[in-house]
Amino acid sequence: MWASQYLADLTFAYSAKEGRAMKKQAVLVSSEETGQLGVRHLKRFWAQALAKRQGILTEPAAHDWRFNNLLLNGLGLPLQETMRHLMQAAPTFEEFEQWVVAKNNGQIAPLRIERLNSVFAGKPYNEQLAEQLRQIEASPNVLSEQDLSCWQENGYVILRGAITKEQAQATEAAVWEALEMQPDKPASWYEKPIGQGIMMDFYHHPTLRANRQSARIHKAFAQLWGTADLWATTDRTSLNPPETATYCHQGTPLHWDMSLRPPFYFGTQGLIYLCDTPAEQGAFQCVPGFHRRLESWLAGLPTGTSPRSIDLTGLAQPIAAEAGDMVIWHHFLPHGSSANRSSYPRIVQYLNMYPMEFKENVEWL
Ligand SMILES: O=C(O)CCC(=O)C(=O)O
Repeated sequence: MWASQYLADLTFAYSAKEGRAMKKQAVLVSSEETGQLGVRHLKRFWAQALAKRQGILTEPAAHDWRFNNLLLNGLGLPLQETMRHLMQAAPTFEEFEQWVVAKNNGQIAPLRIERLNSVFAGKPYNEQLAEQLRQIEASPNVLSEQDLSCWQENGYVILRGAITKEQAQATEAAVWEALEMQPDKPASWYEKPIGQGIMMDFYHHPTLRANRQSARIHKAFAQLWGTADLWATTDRTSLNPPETATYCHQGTPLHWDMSLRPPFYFGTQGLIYLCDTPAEQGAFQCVPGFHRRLESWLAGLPTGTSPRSIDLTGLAQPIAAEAGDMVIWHHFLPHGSSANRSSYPRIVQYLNMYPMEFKENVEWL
């Protein structure tokens, strides 16, 4: 599911159906209230989630959707895992803060908290943060003119060597370990579920964290967004095993992770290949160039046609690349993983970056 839609749904927006049955009230905790960690908005987020759990619908403030998004990514917290924890464990705020720290391997860099608090308080970054961003802005481009032409024309780009081969290998090894499967024992790939289809809830390994902090990846997104002031998502990993007589591809067919209702806003998505991925090895696929015609295509559909029901598979192309390369795509492109017809799984880490002003249409179509 589209993460922002999920965020709106799981936390604070209320459906018409629920709205009739549930009481709606304001959240009394302000974004300024903090606890042990000193992170603004964290207590409000926790209070909203627990209110939802009790069936109390809270009136979101205009900034809540954006703040929630930044809070989670700024603290390295995946949305689904965090919401699951809040809904299942109903922790006290102190317990929730301890859980947040534990998810960060016992410590959250003070600069991360400083950055979040600056944004939530509407204040400029301190000199150290501002200098970090200036350094990314001033660093040499990592996407060439040719890469940028590919981006303009096709709506995707391959960032070669986004992470080193060694780092890709180490991350791949961490995925195998987490799954308790062996890369050289194909039978082990099918013994138990990977997660949801090919998607794994595997987020907090040091290799995954290091990849999210890659300066090369940051620079690529900075070139595409026109600013280095970006936030990295804490996203999942996936393992797409080869099809067999009894196992069919479990990835999502071509889809969009954004609402298809106007207005449309620019957005990116991305994944890092953790092993070499030839086209037939379950590669990422997309419909190149669709970002340039999405709006006219939608406008030209016969009235009443559901755009998501139209099969565009015939237009899709697999994007092959090597271990450590990253594919970044424009979120207007229909995309998905493909069936793996090789003899080795395709393993990836998803990662995106976006600026604070990022907009999405939360009215899903
Ligand atoms: O795993 C892939 O190749 C595609 C991922 C995807 O569909 C998504 O991130 O929405």
